[in-house]
Amino acid sequence: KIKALSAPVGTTLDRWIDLNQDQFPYATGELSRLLRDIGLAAKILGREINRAGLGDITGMAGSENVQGEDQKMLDIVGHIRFVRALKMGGQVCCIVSEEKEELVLTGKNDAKYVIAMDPLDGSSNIEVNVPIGTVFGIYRRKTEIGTPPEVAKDALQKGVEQIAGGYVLFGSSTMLVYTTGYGVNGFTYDPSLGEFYLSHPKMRFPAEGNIYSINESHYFKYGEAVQHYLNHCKREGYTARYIGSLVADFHRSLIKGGIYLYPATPGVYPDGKLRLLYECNPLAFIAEQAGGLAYGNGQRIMEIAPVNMHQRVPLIIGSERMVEEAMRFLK
Ligand code: P6P
Repeated sequence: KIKALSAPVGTTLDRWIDLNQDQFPYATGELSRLLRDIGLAAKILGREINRAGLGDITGMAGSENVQGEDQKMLDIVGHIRFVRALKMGGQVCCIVSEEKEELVLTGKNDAKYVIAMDPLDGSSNIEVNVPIGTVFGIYRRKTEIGTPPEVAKDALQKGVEQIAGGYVLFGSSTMLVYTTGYGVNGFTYDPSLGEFYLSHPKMRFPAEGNIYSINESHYFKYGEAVQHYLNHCKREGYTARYIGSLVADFHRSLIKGGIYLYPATPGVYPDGKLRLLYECNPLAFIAEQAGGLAYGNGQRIMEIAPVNMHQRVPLIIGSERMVEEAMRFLK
């Protein structure tokens, strides 16, 4: 495997993609263009998110904004922005989106790639100004180039088939973090220049780090194994942090070291809450590339064979030490 070229901090995303162009054996520039399309959509969506509090987009769908347009929830805006950028970019034949029950066909049947995405996860956090995020996984299509894509073959692929996985975190700063299988790199957006700059090269989970992140309000609903693990965390004196926004909770785990769990929660989310294709698989790819682990239902998340596009799975993800320790309780 070609090692990711190291580039100086401050390299722009565009330059970085060019530098690492030859990593993509399968692509003749298409994946590079697709990554650029994602960067563009992130910039556009970030601008709308940062203005959301100004009343032109927040609020429930159905009301009118100052332009007299139908007001939309930001997650629908996120879906529209990403689908538009991806259709314009022409690199994907179809899109699995959290916002659409059906597979979104782009009409570009000669495109090589499939993208599974949650355009704006945690959008309920917008009104309380908590960070939110976009999550995406990119796959090669399995059906013939030139034919219409098919859900079973193109959308329902295991996480191990991903050729890229990433997220955009709209937080105190906007960051794009992604992997193409050669390590994880983080780019921070400078809105005054409209550029993403390499700020976090070769991201790895710190070996030490003891932050556990779970919604403990469900404690009495969890199975005994989860309860025993949580009691262990308290006895060990671990730190508890839970933002309630997946990308923010994951990003903190990656930077500070830690574990995020959304287990099967009987009576609430019996199969877990998070979606396999466009939340768990992309983050699992990043976690493993950063020296961490990601499990669900006792197996490696990326080995789970999807049965439907929006299926939920339990998620235990984070640093190797903490996930292995948790799996001793939760196997
Ligand atoms: P709970 C947000 O709605 C979300 O999908 C993730 O971003 C977040 O991690 C999770 O749900 C929070 O769920 O049940 O703890 O509110």
